[in-house]
Amino acid sequence: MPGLEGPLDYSKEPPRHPCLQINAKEPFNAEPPRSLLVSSYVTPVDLFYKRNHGPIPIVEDLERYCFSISGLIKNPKKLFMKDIWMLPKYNVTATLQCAGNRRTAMSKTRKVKGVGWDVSALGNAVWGGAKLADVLELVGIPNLTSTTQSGGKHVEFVSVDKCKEENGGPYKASIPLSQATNPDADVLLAYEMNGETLNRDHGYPLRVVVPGIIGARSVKWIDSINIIAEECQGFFMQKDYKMFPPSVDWDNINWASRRPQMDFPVQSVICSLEDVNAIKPGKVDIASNVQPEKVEDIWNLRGILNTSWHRVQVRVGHSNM
Ligand SMILES: Nc1nc2c(c(=O)[nH]1)N[C@H]1C(S)=C(S)[C@@H](COP(=O)(O)O)O[C@H]1N2
Ligand SMILES: [Mo]
Repeated sequence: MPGLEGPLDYSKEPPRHPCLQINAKEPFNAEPPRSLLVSSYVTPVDLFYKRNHGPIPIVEDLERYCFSISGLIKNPKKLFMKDIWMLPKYNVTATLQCAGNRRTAMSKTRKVKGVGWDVSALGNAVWGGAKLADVLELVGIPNLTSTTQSGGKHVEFVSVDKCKEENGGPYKASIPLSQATNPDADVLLAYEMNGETLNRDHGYPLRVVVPGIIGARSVKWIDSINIIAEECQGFFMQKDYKMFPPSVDWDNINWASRRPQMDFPVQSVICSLEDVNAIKPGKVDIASNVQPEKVEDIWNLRGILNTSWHRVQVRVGHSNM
């Protein structure tokens, strides 16, 4: 599509915050130090983790930038930014997290493949943009559609970045059409992050944000959207990256991550090992999955979905108060 280009090399990368911990330089993969991540509820854009599989795309002319919606639909269309800006704008506070977050911890059990992330490949942002459900209505797909008349069941997002994993082709991923056309699922075509125009690293001029699922579905730098019959076959749709079960009740889900709170005086509580156990994390998700205790039990070669308890050391001191 005109107006957006995926460069072949890394000579035109954007400037980045010096505090970021760089896990891979080319493609650029970096996360904030954990103290900075937890110091604010909404993660500042320049400290938000950056997860890339190729050089950052370049917008030559925003007015010329457009993307197509085609595939198993009757009336394919080309849309420009002005078409997206015309739709109602929504702000959704949602956490984005890479499936590879805490991969280094998994590597300690046995070596895994992939960029080594510590614990900060996640962030909370206020994403501003149009609902994908509204955009799909522009091409004649009504809300709450799970199959189009021509048999389309999934929505594939295709970018322009040149990725090694795709043999030099673009990054792509898909979500079910039923999720894409459900306004309550809050899937966005976002053009803003924390009230600012999207930063180049985060998908300028337009990216997808799919709340509640691994970051890999939130495709940046949209070049085309295809309505397809089967899940997208790209590298990033491997079966380990699971989707929601179909029975999710989408209403009133809070997509943002909460900060853990410890409102009690730690020194008076932790006296023995049992007490340390008493402040275990043990989160439960909307599908009733419980956080596994040990990383060893969920080890996998790609080192993804390390949802095991994240233990932090608590130092017990004495104050003279
Ligand atoms: N086009 C494109 N979209 C992409 C990626 C990418 O490399 N290229 N990385 C994905 C992955 S794996 C994650 S975790 C998120 C990261 O988004 P962020 O860099 O804005 O934090 O973007 C996703 N979308
Ligand atoms: Mo990711």
